[in-house]
Amino acid sequence: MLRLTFQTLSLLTLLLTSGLALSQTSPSCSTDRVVFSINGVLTSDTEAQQNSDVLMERYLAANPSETVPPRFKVLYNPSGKKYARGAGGAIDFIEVIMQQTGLGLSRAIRMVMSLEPIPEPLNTPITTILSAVAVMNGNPDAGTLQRMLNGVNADIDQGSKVLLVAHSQGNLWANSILALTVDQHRRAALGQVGIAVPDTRLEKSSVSHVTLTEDLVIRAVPFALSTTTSNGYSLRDILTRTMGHNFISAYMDAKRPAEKDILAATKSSFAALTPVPNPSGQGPFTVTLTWGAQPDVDLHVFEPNGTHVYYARQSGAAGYLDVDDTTSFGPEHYYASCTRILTGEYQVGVNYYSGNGPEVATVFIQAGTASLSRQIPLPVARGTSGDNSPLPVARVTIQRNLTTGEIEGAIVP
Ligand SMILES: [Ca+2]
Repeated sequence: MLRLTFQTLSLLTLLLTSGLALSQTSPSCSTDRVVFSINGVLTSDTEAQQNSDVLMERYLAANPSETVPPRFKVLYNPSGKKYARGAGGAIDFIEVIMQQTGLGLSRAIRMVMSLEPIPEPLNTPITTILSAVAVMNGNPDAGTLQRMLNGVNADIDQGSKVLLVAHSQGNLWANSILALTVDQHRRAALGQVGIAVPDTRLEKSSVSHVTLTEDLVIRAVPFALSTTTSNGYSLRDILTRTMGHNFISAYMDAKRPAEKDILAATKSSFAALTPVPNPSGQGPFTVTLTWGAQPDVDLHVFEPNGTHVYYARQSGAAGYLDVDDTTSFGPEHYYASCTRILTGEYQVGVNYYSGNGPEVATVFIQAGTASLSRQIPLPVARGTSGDNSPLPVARVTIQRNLTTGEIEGAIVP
């Protein structure tokens, strides 16, 4: 309550003292932390939000001295949603097994708990269901995965460290997100905490994971990661916590070891992460090049000390080119570094490297609070002969305001 009151007062003070200036805040190089919760199978969107809310409440309570706590968000895993009814997924999971096998409730539970051997012909359908639920969308559907990646990358590219706290099948999505994050800068900013992991692996070797010895759902998955923590549950405890698997009632049981382990892993995992060196949008100086369907247009930046940054020299003295797209559309970015940016004049250009007809380059420049968007007609591809004389887009002068320390930019087309 004290924290909320303090933050509310601070915000109010900020609003009163800065007024309209809030909407014109100049770009900065500040960074922060984001925790994305990814739910397991058979979870409604309401439950997924509750999982994130509980994680946030417990984290804030456990770390009252953090002046800038992480932001908590949800990446909703919709797989199995049709079975979820808001009462906790594992009961529905048992019902699916009962429907598929004709078993009564008590025998279905006993077999899933390995208290009773599963006879053929039931063994195959039960293990098939267990495996199917665990790896359902083991290749998560591309649309949902892309949506998740976009959300994660948006925060990473703005300079945040991002931690995926995944429960149960949500770890398969987290693994896919990590596997698809091949950019080394983004990868260094991205981590994972695995909870109840129904998989043999985690994508990063340094990932923390917590799985209850009493989690009967994970125990029934033959290829799951080993268990790490006991909450000391009785059989009655286990059954009332939807087989020891539910995120809130089993794993976030207040004052039990699993909750402490999860909160500690969430806090400590950020220490191993490094934000991207040149956040876009809020970095000091960023150039973005896009174009059409022709294969290859290249971004060129000449830095104040003469360093020519382009596809053949992607690291400059003051910044870097993130990628050389050679198949169409872009984007290619030049990001000036928050710490190494040079004052002086930068020359921005483009070269139409390869293609079979006229093309148009769109270049967006953001420097301090100044910005410019230009379209540059590209009549004919010039190959390497254009590398040293790219078509000029703009001259950008970077200065540092000696009163505020902020970067200021002036852009001349
Ligand atoms: Ca290119």
